[in-house]
Amino acid sequence: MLDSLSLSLRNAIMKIRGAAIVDEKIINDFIQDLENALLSADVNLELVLNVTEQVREKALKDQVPMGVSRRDYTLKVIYDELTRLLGKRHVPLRLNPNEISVLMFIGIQGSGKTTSIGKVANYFQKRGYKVGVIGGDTFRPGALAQLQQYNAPINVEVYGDEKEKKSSKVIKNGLNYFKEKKNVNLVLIDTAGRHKEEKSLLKEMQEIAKIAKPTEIILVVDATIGQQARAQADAFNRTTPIGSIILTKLDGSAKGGGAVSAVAITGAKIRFYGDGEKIQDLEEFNPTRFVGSLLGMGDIEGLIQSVNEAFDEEDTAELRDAFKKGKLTLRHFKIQLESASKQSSIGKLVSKIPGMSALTGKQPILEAEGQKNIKRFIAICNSMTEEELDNARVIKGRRIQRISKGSGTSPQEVKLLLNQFNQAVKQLKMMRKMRGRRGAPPGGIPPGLEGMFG
Ligand SMILES: Nc1nc2c(ncn2[C@@H]2O[C@H](COP(=O)(O)OP(=O)(O)OP(=O)(O)O)[C@@H](O)[C@H]2O)c(=O)[nH]1
Ligand SMILES: [Mg+2]
Repeated sequence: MLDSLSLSLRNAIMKIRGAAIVDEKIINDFIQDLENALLSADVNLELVLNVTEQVREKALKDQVPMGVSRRDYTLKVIYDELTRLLGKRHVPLRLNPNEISVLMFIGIQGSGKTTSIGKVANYFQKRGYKVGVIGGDTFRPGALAQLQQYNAPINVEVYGDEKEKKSSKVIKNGLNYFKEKKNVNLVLIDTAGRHKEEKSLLKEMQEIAKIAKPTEIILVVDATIGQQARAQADAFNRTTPIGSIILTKLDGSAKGGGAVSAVAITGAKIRFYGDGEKIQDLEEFNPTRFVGSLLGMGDIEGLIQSVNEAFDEEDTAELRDAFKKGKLTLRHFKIQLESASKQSSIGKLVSKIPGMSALTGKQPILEAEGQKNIKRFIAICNSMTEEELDNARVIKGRRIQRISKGSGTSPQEVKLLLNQFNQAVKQLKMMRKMRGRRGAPPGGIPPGLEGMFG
């Protein structure tokens, strides 16, 4: 996958790994290599400059946490910035196996729709789905035969009608056919790729979508077009709220990096990528894993984790300090929420800090609901000004309105957060008083923040 980009990035990184000390010269050399590598992969110039600037800034100027080398920190920065370039989000396709899901594939001529359908059928069949395919391409002679041939080895049934020239009819009949054969819970629809540009393609897509009522529409984009993929992804992303993207031909394409970054910048979801002509050549797109394999750093995850933990340690120290002084601000509160969300177990962090379990509830809360609440609370904190984070008392009336708007939450939720925070402050005061009296940490304080986490 992206062989030439991968090779040049790996070579550049080797220099950092092999250097006796990581100084300004090494980093500048690396940045030069990085720029060349990304530009040769057809990544947009502006994006390249943005990435290299960030790497330069952070690698040279950031304060590195204790116990972490500048080298490891630099590698983490590179990794983070490339991940940001190639798409932050990993959005797996979640289908309800108890319903019939319909995925409709569209894309311009030769982009890889028909091939991708076979790959996706294979992918979901392996995960226990019963898949049916509809040959909705009535335009190109031989399209149905190609679809059948590709799906035959995996025993996925293909519905088609060579005599029917109206694709809408074939799709309608195909859906009925599979719906009556009750055991199918995933239907994939192939469409014609007679379009050479996105405008007419999107128009036809809307017409077919009316009939097929798809769960999701998947735009298939040929990655060999490099950064030109942006126009397609952008138009599609704007008009199709239920859309996602498959990038094909990432194997051996010199411009693949340009295509991935161009799609990522539009905010469109890349679900899968194709990296070969065979039916198995489909991968779920996960930016972190993608960058990891691009850089060929099998040990990168361990490295990132230890750098992150060093940061956590610093955060923890700050919290401990706040506790000692009895001065808890929303800023500390936010650090705590972030740690809880990062570690997916509040218990892990809580166990490090005396008295903190009283704030988060005694039980580590792992449920998805709790995590969602934490994310919302973090969003609320992120919409606060520096002043507000340092002094929660100023947050009233109009400010609550503004914060809830900015964070996409309700004023009630903002108030809930403030309530929980105030309770935590009260408890902290009480704890300090008791500790002062008895000289020992108190036990059995009612958990104040239990309600926060779901
Ligand atoms: N190397 C490589 N080739 C691919 C990949 N995906 C598709 N192809 C090839 O691209 C060509 C076009 O693929 P199709 O699946 O027929 O494309 P399509 O969008 O259905 O084409 P039309 O129906 O004509 O619009 C075929 O030769 C495929 O083998 C991929 O991930 N890697
Ligand atoms: Mg086709």
